[in-house]
Amino acid sequence: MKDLLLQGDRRALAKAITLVESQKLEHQEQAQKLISDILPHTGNSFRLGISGPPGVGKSTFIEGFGSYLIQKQNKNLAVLAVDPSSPLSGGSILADKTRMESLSQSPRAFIRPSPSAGSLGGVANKTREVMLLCEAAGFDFILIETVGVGQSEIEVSDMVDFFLTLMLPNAGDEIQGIKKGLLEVAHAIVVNKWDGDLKHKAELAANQYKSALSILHNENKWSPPVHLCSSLENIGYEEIFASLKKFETQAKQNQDWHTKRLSQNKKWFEKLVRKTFQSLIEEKYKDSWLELSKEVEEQKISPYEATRELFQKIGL
Ligand SMILES: Nc1nc2c(ncn2[C@@H]2O[C@H](COP(=O)(O)OP(=O)(O)OP(=O)(O)O)[C@@H](O)[C@H]2O)c(=O)[nH]1
Ligand SMILES: [Mg+2]
Repeated sequence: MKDLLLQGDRRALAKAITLVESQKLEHQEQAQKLISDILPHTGNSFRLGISGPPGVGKSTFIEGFGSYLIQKQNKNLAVLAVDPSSPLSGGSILADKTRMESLSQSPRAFIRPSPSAGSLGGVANKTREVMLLCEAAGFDFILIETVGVGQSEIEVSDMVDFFLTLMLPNAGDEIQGIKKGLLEVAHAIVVNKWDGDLKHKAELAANQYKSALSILHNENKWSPPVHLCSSLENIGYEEIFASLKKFETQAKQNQDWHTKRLSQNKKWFEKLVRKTFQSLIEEKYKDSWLELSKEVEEQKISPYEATRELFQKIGL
């Protein structure tokens, strides 16, 4: 499988992804070996996270900007999703495949439908591994879509080089509220729907974001630009791409690119240890785990006592 994968064989890639996402123990062992084998062949792509509130146009943007990358910049790309369930459409990237019509027909794009919507913490958490498989298969641009409504943007920003936040043409109170987290991790803001009746509003919003960002990011080396774009009319992609290139050049010059990836590796390891440890407890010490959880729930013992008891049982 490894050789075919490295040659860019689509079926081998799809199979490898299924293996990596499998919950079966024997598959997980094979998957881990595969990941270790392909690791030396990874790291050559531009990893781009794309987030934004529900309905902002993420899928439409990926279709348009993705096609631009293929046609005008001669790239090939993989599209992945974290937290595919969306409060608006209730759909997933699977349904998006119809929205990403030209991308899904392009031989130079690989769209990975997420296995099951709403399985945060479960299957969807293999995005990093899937990204590495896509890199090994030769894709030079990886686009990771996530709905910006929770922790998912933090998870994604921990695995990408550049985090792009799409915003609606009505900034206003959004800046004060829940979207602030999104602004803080963003390397660029793109106000989408810069067309028709919304054109003027989009420009006003862009100006508001510019002043908001100048407060948030005054000490950073990279000051996130604010762009305008219409994913319906395919306008604004050149400026966005220019920002990606500028960021890459700058980050590679001052070593930030490499340093960030190293620290992301470390975070990946730490997260893996925590996850493995937790599933070890939940599986191998299931009875004690359940019993103690219940006692804590019924306020028979404190969470501290329960933790101590559990660790004593494990022998730690
Ligand atoms: N006017 C205008 N409408 C757009 C633009 N981009 C997307 N839309 C519309 O906005 C709606 C939502 O677009 P999607 O691409 O599904 O948005 P999304 O962010 O992927 O939505 P979720 O996946 O549900 O979070 C659709 O009706 C699109 O046609 C744009 O640039 N201009
Ligand atoms: Mg979408």
